[in-house]
Amino acid sequence: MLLEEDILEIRKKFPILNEKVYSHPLVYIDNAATTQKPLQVIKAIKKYYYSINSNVHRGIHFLSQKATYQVENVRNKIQKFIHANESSEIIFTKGTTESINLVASCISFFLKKGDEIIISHMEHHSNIVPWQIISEKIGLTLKVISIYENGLLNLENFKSLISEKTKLVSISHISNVLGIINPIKWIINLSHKYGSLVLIDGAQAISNFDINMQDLNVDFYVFSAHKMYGPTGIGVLYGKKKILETFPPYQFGGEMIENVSFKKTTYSKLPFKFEAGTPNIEGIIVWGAAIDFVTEIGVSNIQYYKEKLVKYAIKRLGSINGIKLYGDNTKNSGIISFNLNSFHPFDVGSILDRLGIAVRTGHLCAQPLMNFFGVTGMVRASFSIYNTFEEIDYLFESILKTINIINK
Ligand code: C6P
Repeated sequence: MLLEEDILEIRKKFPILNEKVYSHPLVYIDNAATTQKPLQVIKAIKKYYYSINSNVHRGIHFLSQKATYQVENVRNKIQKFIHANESSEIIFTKGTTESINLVASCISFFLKKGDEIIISHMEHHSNIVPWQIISEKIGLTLKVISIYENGLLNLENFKSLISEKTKLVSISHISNVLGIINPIKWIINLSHKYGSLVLIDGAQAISNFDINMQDLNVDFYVFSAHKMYGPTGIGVLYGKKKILETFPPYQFGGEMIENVSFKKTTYSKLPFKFEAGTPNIEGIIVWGAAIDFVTEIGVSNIQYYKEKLVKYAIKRLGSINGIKLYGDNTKNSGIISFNLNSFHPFDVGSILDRLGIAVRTGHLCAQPLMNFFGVTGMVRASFSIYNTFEEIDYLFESILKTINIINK
């Protein structure tokens, strides 16, 4: 368990937190969009360009070997981090979005008209649009699990949607709007009973839980480095080897080939079959430093602390006259979305920004969920390991100030 002094020590590792915004100390609570980076990550970027930069998997020279070793070392680190069976099941992508697109593109070769895919009403656009596109192309039926008024998944509805026709169920582990943690293990088990594959969008969960591929027995799990204190532009598709091996390559070019001739080209084995072109070498290597950071603190410590923070935030913000907090807040992972009276979320976000508080406003890349709640946007506060209870008090006071300013 982390004590207050531990959090203060952790904060010291994030130089950006010393920034002033409009002469106020920065209160960064937009962590669901991207987390800030600790010193060891920032230093790893510098180290990469000082002593490692080189292309990978293709050079006989010292630097190329060094870069290749470090890239593969991070692949192994991620394998251990999520308890995957083999490092070849870890495919580097640009991020969660590309990982989902990869699966959508590859699985479309095996699907036929009338097959069904199930998603939920709370999904991020990245876990809606790729399935819509392939559904339109092939004539699949895209079914959507409904949610209750409190945002929780309607599991009875899921039971009524799933059948032998279902080929894939694709669900977020944690909602990026409501912070709700979905019962993914139950969903995976039921889906498998019907012979369906399952993809879990772990974008918001990756630094919260000990994610265990063996325990979950999930077919695909996708996530991005930048939501776990690592760099942007790099992420992972975890896929079970026996499934990935049946998939055709996603993109074509260097790295993913075994042998090229004008007559016929053969492809590399996993994971390289899905990694065409020069990868984001810097991103991968630097991600390694972020994983070390998370591991040193302990994912369960991070989650426990975030849950405490958000519980406090819900209590304080919930007492404000005219605030509407969305979603079930009995077990929240660290994300709360709200609206104030009938104020436009951009107005609220802009005033909070002037007070030094970084929140996200708008549709939060989840327009169907906004429609469900009958709004065009929300204000979202999302917490991380370096946030403090004092910052939540400041958010509370700043919201009161915002109401006064707009009401004037
Ligand atoms: N959500 C947010 O502010 P990328 O952009 O590919 O790293 O992740 C996409 C993505 C997919 N699924 C979920 C549940 C997500 O939260 C995100 C990213 C950010 O909510 C940026 S839009």
